Amino acid sequence: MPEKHPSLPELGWGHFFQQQLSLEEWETTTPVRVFALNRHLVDGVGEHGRQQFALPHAWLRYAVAELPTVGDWLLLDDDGQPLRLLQRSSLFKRMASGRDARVQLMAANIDTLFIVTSCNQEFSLSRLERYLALALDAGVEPVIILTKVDLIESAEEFCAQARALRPGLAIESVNAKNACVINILRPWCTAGKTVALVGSSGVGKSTLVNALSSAAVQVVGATREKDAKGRHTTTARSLHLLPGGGLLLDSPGMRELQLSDCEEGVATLFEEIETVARSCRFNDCRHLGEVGCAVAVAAERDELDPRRLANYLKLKAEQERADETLVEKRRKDKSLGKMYKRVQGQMRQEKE
Ligand SMILES: Nc1nc2c(ncn2[C@@H]2O[C@H](COP(=O)(O)OP(=O)(O)OP(=O)(O)O)[C@@H](O)[C@H]2O)c(=O)[nH]1
Ligand SMILES: [Mg+2]
Ligand SMILES: [Zn+2]
Repeated sequence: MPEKHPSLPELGWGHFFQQQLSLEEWETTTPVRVFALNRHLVDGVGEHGRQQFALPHAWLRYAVAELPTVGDWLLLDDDGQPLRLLQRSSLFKRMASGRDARVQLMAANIDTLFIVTSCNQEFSLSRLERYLALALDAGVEPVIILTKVDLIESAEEFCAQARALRPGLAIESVNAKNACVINILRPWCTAGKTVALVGSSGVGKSTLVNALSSAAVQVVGATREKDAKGRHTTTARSLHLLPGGGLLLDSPGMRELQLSDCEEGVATLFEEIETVARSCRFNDCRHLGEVGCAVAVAAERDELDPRRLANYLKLKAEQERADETLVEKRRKDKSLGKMYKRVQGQMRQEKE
């Protein structure tokens, strides 16, 4: 029996993408969704099923944000060659780890972000706040998924702490190994909707993908006994079509999510601090001991949660550093470009 291919709407296609195509493009091109990416090799899925293709050479000179990432939609020509990348409905990016100041794309066209954390030493409110800022900045609904509830007596304490992070925040506690987990997560995993899983290594992201797929599509790895840390089992991002509808994006566990430009996300998440900050004497107040700092006064009066304030200041400082390093990098790239041109010019002169 021939394999039944998913329809475009089942793959997440909708009006937002459709309206970006001209009539001619609609007749002559094929949209495919990026399911996985290995350097410049793309694993895409469209109405005709799975297909692999390489990115055109010329694209390799594009800026990072213009290159496809997992979840993106590409238009292919008759020969299965990519013509262009469609505008995204949402985009997650971060600063790449390492000393090189580089923005890295994590996922595109995501409807819901499952922030996965487990009911053990891995649980950290400040870490959750990083992911929440990422989701809010991208305009994507965050859901906190607390895993490994089967290993403790009650998850209530963890839930209560997470609940205090943001009013109305959706929180679910699950045993990721239990197939029934689909009943709990179904509201977000519906036909055509894409959910991305993020969180530290070992929290159970791939276990969830397997439970929701009713199959061992992803490899899972044991965590260390002493500190519940995972072993970075998943090494690449990949999209999975669920049998009951919906798409799940699995990703490698992160040591720490370094935010890139996420100012709005941070401002939305820490609204209570931003509100106080509006009364600081100087509007560029950094709340680090300046005169007339309303945040310092509120902290002094115990009106702000000290942990939240510390994390807010840390994330703000991180953003500033990211901005500076990116500006610096652009400046360096520019002067490097100029130098290459000068050297090439000299070489041409010498030849002539
Ligand atoms: N008891 C129990 N074990 C779980 C649960 N979720 C995950 N595990 C176990 O935790 C370990 C790590 O699970 P993975 O799914 O590989 O974790 P991951 O988040 O994908 O980790 P990386 O791929 O390294 O980022 C495995 O041994 C799972 O069986 C849960 O809810 N309950
Ligand atoms: Mg994994
Ligand atoms: Zn201030």
